[in-house]
Amino acid sequence: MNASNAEVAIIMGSQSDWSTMRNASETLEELGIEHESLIVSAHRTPDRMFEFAKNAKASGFKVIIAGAGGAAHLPGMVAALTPLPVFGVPVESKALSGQDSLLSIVQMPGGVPVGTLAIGKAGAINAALLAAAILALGDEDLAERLDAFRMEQTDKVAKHPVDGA
Ligand code: RP5
Repeated sequence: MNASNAEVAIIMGSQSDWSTMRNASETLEELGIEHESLIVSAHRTPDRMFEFAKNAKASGFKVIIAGAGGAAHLPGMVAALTPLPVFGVPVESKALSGQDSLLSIVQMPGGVPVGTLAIGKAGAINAALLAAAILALGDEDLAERLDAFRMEQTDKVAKHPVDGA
């Protein structure tokens, strides 16, 4: 088992990705889903990446969320090494505003899928919600919490816009 008995692994290429990826962590937290956040870089720690991806399933993870920026090879490389579903979050890079991250992650060759989300915060939140939806297929309590999350989100939307909100 992994250190925290977690079902979801959130991995990212650098400490600098955490300000984006923490949104995935907070969303999973809100839904009561055990998860573990790790820095795993395809380029700077390739052995750590290989070790993580090869053992991810056996260590109890069910879904992997992988965030990276720039030449964002992490989600694709991890997807190549594990049978688990991998969601890729393109982190907004300084040089190209995340366009580079997005294109690096989304254009996988047929046969090795990465479910690619939007650039940045929205992508991190939605990766967590997709992970939750997968886990909810086999967990009735979680399915109810996910329904409640969505209902609450709907209830928060005012019918009419107001000035200064
Ligand atoms: C990628 O390079 C990381 O995912 C990060 O988004 C980007 C820049 O990393 P740092 O130079 O900020 O560590 O591997």
